[in-house]
Amino acid sequence: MNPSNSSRLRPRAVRCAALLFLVASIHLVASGAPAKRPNVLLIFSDDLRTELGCYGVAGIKTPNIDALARRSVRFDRAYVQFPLCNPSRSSLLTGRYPTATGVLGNTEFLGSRHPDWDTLPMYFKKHGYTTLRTGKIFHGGYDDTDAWHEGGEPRPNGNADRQGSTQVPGNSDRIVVLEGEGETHLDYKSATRAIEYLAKSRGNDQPFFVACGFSKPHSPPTAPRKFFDLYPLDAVPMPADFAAKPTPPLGFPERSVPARNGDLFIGRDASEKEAREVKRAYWASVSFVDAQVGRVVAALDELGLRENTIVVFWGDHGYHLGEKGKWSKHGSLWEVGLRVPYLISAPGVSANGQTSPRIVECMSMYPTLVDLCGLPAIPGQQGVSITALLRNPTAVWDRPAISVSYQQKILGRSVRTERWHYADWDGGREGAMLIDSIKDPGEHQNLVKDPAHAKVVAEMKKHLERLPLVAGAP
Ligand SMILES: [Ca+2]
Repeated sequence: MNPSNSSRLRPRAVRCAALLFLVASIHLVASGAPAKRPNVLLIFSDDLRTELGCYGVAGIKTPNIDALARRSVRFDRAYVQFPLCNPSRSSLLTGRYPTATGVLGNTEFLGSRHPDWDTLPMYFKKHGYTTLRTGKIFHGGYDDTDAWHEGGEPRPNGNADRQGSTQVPGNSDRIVVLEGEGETHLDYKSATRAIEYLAKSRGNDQPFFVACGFSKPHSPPTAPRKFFDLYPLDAVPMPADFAAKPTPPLGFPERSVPARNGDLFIGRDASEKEAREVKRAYWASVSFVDAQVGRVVAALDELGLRENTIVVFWGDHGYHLGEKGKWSKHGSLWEVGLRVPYLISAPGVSANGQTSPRIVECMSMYPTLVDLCGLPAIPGQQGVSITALLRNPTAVWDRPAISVSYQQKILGRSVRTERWHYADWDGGREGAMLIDSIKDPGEHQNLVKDPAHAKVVAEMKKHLERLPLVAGAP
């Protein structure tokens, strides 16, 4: 284009820009959209099942998370897409099923497989948010370093290759007792850093995206002494189907309960006495996390940020505490392996204090935040926004939750609707199970071979057709 053409076009371009601005301004006024997008505060907890007062567990002390739930919509039946840290978080942070991410274990960084995908914090960074991280958001040692203005973990190979750094997890069933308030522990420090992030973000022109990930109650169970003292040993309940070692219930596939525990009682039987001590330590550890959540949320209030900040609280997968003799999560497609706490408080949108009984997938978090913040939707995600359920927690919602597991190169698949829970391994060649979630919430009776339920089984398998094939598989 020569200069004269350019100068002839410029006034028209200016007119177009002015018109677009006018249209956008009218739209903003008409929709009542705020001038500044809402802030986002994510709080994650590692290996936290729905062992919380707000989820109806009697005896456990979680006053701060319970208070947060009263100011949020509490999703009562929220399911992760994989019962293990890295695959679950990779799914959540991309809004895609684990078979689409291809991340099915703890030893692969998402960014290495999909350097072209924007992870949740990266997308918010690209759209003008100041992104600040503290603690475990991606899997321990892995991080999308480029996605954070501050708090990204350094990587041995630099940032350009998006390889992630590595760290050997130190799992153990020893119990760790801290002194004082636990000030020396990483989780206490993570909360302190989150509070610092909030304080320095107040008054900024840019909205913030603060992600605070606590590493507890992941093994080893860890808490200050004062939280152990909350729980007399005989007050800690044990499940009805407690067993000394992993034990599939009668009539269920062997694969439904992997033979070896991955976190606690690794390679050894659990006595009931020791099991009770470990569960008490888990409860103490949950109360420790609760105290840190309380510190961060109190800072949000004290800084006057609550009214323009979306708060999300989430556990990265479920956890067995002796149910079916299992003391871990990996490989569990059971209710206790997949169901997690999921709270969302969106000022001006969410029906705070209400509970949604609807079935939701946790990979909904990314598209929901995008939706709530008015950012452009992302093509290719399987996760869908649940904003409609934030507005009306009992709205009609017929989308089932799908999850997968992967052990010994066998893919397990789970789907649940409001009534039914179906799972199979290797497409059914390694067994399958069907449970009536209403009549049998503890999951003790396998109906999959009952001819009277053949039609239900067929319907559940039909839902699983929505699951993408494993990325990279032939
Ligand atoms: Ca975890």
